[in-house]
Amino acid sequence: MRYSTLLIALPICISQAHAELVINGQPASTSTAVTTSNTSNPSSYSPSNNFNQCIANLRSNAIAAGVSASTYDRYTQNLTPDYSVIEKLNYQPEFKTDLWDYLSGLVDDERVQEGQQKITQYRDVLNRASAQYGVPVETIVAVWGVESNFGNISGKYPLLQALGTLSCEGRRQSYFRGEFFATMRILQRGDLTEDQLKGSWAGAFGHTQFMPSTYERLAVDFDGDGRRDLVSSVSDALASTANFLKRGGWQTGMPWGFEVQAPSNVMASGRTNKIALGTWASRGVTRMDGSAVIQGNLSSSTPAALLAPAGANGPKFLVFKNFDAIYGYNAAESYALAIALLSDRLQGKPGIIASWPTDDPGTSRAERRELQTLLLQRGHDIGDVDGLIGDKSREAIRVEQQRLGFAQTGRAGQQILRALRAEQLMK
Ligand SMILES: [Ca+2]
Repeated sequence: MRYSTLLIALPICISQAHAELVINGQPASTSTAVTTSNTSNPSSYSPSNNFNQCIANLRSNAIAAGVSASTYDRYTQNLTPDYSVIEKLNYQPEFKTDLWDYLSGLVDDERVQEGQQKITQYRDVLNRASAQYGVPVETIVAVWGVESNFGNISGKYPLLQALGTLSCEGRRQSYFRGEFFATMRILQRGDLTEDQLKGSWAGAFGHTQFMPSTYERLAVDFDGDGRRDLVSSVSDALASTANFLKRGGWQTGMPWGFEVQAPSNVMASGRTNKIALGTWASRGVTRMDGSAVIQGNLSSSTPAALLAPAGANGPKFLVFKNFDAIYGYNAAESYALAIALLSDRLQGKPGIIASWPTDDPGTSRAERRELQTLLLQRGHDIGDVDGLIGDKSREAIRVEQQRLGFAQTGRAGQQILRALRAEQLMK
C-alpha cells in the first residue's frame, strides 16, 4: 500500500494530502491533493501520547531497523509533531466523487499536451529507460503526470515530522514507523538531504511519489551520479517508475487493456477474476470498432478481466496483467484507469468512447478554472481560480444551481458551466 499525491478536487480543502476517495459508493484508496486556503489553520487534534517520550521509546526499534544511533539522535533531537497529519489520516470525505469527474480532471487535454512535451523533452532518457525495463515511454510519463503532475506537485510536508507524528499517533502507527525508519536510512545513506525530503502528509515524495520503503526497494540511479534521487533527478525518477512497473509484473509488448463492447448479458468479472480471453470472445465481447479482441500478442488463453467501473450502462474494459502492474502503484482501480487512459492518449489513441451513465459529464481542469472565473464574476467568494473544486466553489455552485432550478449537487459539471457561460455571453 502506498500513498501518493493526485490532483483532484475534494470538498474539504486539504493540502498535498491523501484521502479516501469514494468512487460510486466504494471507497478507493486513491489519494488526492488539493491546494488550499486553509492550510495555515492550526490543528485542532488533541494528541493522546507524549511525542518526545514516544520518539525516545522508538530509538531502540530504529536501531534494530538499521538506523544508527547517531543518525536517529541527529534527526530527532529537534523534531516536533505536526498533528494536522492525523486529521488528514482520519479525514472522511462527505462528497462522493464520481469516476467520470475524477477521470475528467486527471486525463484532460492539458495533461496530454504537457505529457507530450515531456516525452519530447526527455526523449533520450525515456527511450533508454523503456529499453532497459520494457515499459512503454507513454506509460512511464502517464504515471509521472498522474502522480505529481510531472513533478509540479510533490508535497510540502517535511517527511520526518509527518512520519514521526504518524508513528506516535493515529491508527496506523506500526506502518508509519517502518516508513519513518526508512526515511532515516535514506538520509543515512546520503541519497537525499533532509531539506529534499518533503512530501505528502503520509510521506510519499518526489516525482514518483514513492513512500520511503518503496524508494529503498525500487529507486534506481539512472543518471550515473551515484545517488538515487527521485526529488531532483528526472532521469532517476523516470527509470525508477519503469522499474516499479517492471517489478510489478509488467509484460513487455502487451497492452494494459482496452475499451470493449459487451452484450448486456455479459457480467463484469472484477479485476482479480481473470479468465481466458477466448472465453470473453466467445461471449460476444469485441473491441469498440467491432473487431476481435484477440489480436497481436494476445491469444485465446491470455488472462483477462472485464471491468465495468460505472456499472452495466457505462464504459467497459478488458484488462490484462499490465493493468495489475499499474494498479500496484496505488491500489485503486480508478487510479490505474487514469494512468492507463492517459498513456493511451499520449500514444495518440482516443479516450473513452462509450458515454458515462450521466447527463451531466465532468469537466477538465481548464473548464473548472473557467467555471471558477464565472463564479467570481457572479460575486461568489471562492478564493483563487486554481481548477480545484473545494468547499467554497462547491457551495457557490449549489447557490447557482438553486437559482437556475437545477439539482443542487455542488458538482462542477458541464451543466452548470454551460449555463453560466451562456448567461455571461448574454451580458
Ligand atoms: Ca542519480
